[in-house]
Amino acid sequence: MTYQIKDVIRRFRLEFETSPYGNGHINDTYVGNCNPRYILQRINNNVFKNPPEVMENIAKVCDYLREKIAAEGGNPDRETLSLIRTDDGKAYYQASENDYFRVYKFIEDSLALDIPENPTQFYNAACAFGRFQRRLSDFPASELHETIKDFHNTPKRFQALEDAIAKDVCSRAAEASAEIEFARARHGICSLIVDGMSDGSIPLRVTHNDTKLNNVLFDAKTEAGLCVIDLDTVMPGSLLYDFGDALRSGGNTAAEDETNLDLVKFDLDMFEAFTKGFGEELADSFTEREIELLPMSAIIMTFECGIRFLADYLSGDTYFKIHREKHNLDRARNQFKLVADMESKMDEMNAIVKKVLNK
Ligand code: ADP
Ligand code: GN1
Ligand code: MG
Repeated sequence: MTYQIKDVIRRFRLEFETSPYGNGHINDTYVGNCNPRYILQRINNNVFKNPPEVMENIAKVCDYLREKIAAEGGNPDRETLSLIRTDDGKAYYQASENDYFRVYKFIEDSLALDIPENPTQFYNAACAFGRFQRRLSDFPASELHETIKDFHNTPKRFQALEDAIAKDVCSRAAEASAEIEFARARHGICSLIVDGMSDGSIPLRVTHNDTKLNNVLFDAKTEAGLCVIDLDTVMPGSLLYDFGDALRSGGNTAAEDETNLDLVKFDLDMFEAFTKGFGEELADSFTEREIELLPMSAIIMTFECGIRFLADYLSGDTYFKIHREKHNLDRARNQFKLVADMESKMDEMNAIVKKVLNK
């Protein structure tokens, strides 16, 4: 490291001690121990190849949201992220070739959850993610950089898994043969969303693309969904990415890396709660094909995340942060168990969509 953290912080005209913070898999997140508090993040530039473009997107989206929130009578300081600029007016500071930092105001009196404690909380998260997408519905999508190419292109994710199996750089494929077989048996579902986007039945929208539960902050007192965070992947995409990925995370009765797979089940009450909240914000704009694929999107996004974890395990854990040996394999097994349980509950999911959306 060719720089001192305190010098980085000074470039934002601040001074504080830091402690590691949060449960994100991608960036290095620290809280500034001061009053008011701040979040300092080192952007993962192995994942995000062009941090200045990521920050251009985030700055534009935050400015846009601030105006929308104010116009709706909300509080922009709590309902969207506030970037602190550097002493030369930038949204980030580059400390060395591979070290890019940013600072946000810490959103106080808020909660981040890894698993919802009850359907009401998850309904509140759905309203927040739905509202986020609604507020960005007239954002000029062409102004956004694609921060990770083909991020939710499931067929390409499948091909990346096949490539990792073929290379098998760590000789781990034999150990994961059951998971590889599980993935290959589901190759057919990969193209459902991208096909709909190509034929126009699924519109391109500005989407968040990483709607896991701990990417929304709740108001600590009311538990209302307060602020959608982790804006690195805001890009043009499908509404089904955000819907499906949220169910992948909040619909799981266990943590994403739980190794006792008997505890991993898909919770239909959570599915109903999320469909209701997301629908209240966005149903007016749902297309027929989007509605039809809501249940399937939960399966596709869970499957996609599972194959990403598996490919990362086979490639030597170069993408997701891991905290123990075989962590990515455990995560993949967990996601595949959830896929299997979702598959057995398709009829119930379809009935819930009909009931909740009246369609
Ligand atoms: P990653 O991309 O690694 O997931 P996130 O941007 O999601 O990083 O941040 C990690 C965690 O830090 C979040 O889940 C949340 O708990 C916390 N966090 C991030 N930004 C803020 C903020 N402005 N105020 C309060 N907590 C935050
Ligand atoms: C990562 O950044 P974080 O931890 O909120 C990942 C998501 C995965 C998720 C799985 C940029 O999300 O795509 O679904 O882990 N983010 C990126 O937990 O790859
Ligand atoms: Mg996150």
